[in-house]
Amino acid sequence: MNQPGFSFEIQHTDGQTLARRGVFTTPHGPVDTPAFMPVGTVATVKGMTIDQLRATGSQMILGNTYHLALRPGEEVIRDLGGLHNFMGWDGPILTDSGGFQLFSLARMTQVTDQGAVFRSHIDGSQLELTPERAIAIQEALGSDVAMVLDHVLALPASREAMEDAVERTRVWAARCQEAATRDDQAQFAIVQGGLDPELRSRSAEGLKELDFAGYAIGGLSVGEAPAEMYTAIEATGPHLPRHRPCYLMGVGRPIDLLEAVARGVDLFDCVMPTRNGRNALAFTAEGTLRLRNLKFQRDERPLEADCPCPACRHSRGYLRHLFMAGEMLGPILLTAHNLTYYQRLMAGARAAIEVGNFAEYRKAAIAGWSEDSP
Ligand code: PRF
Ligand code: ZN
Repeated sequence: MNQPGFSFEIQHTDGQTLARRGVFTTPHGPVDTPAFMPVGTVATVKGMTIDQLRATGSQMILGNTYHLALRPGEEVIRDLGGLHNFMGWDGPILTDSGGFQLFSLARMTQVTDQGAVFRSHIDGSQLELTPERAIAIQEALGSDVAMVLDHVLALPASREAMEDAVERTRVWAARCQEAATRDDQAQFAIVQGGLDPELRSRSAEGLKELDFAGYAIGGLSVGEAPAEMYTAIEATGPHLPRHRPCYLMGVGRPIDLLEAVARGVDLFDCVMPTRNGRNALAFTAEGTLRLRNLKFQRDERPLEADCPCPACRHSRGYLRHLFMAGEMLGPILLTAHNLTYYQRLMAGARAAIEVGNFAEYRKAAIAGWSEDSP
């Protein structure tokens, strides 16, 4: 599917790995890939003003259908000019469909071929999410990229349950495509299939036939070992169209991003930099720092000497003090730092791919992470 206002151009490929450097263009502007999307679940990246968010180097952000449909309701957002206008972010936005939130947050009472019936995590009311409804909500929000509704299973699941979920995810993806009425919104399909390479390839091949603007790898980072996740990515990639962006959902640690980029992934989202930042965990080129640790009390150094973020104008000792005193500036500064760290990691990956030495970049970055890992 080629829609006006959308394109994906691959500018460089890496000689030794499957990494590629590209530009994904949307009606709200371009995204340099590989890219990391901060999570703005309820129309805010927690603690960040729009100017602060932009200053981290973020180009595209993620919002959540499930949360926004419950509160304030997609019609309120539509009446206030759509999600971009509502939250004041004029760059690209991708919205997740709710498939994963049903699995992780809501008490899912029942999944049928029709859709999912569930109880709200806010007030317990019973609601139904169908593929058609997931798209209607995302069209009301007006995101640039809408994710199809998928069926995510908790692992381990029986082979039969996995096969059903893969087939249901394919049928639901086709229904989402049928339900689309806006040509300024692209849809990405989501590959499921757990850790089974045969189911992963079946899921990817079935979705590829439908010709989506992009493809996501879902159902990973749900408790499996990192090596199992990398193997599942390797099993999926060869069955996806290489000229479309590939998005690994809900991943992950810095090392996971680099390992996935090496396997051909272009887009990521994860709560890790923001959620950990609110909880006093800083990401740095030397590893993670637990800022509440007494060893930082008189530490005069910034988190990273070469980081341009507002946290790095202060000492580690000051940042620790903010957390110990329960001051709101602590979470704000550390969120800004962690997002800046993730964006610089991706910018470095893009630069390395451009000159054909991504493999060395990955190796050097991993070797640098000597301290605690998250
Ligand atoms: N499906 C959807 N959203 C997601 C996932 C998924 O499988 C994941 C898996 N890590 C994160 N977010 N729709
Ligand atoms: Zn910083």
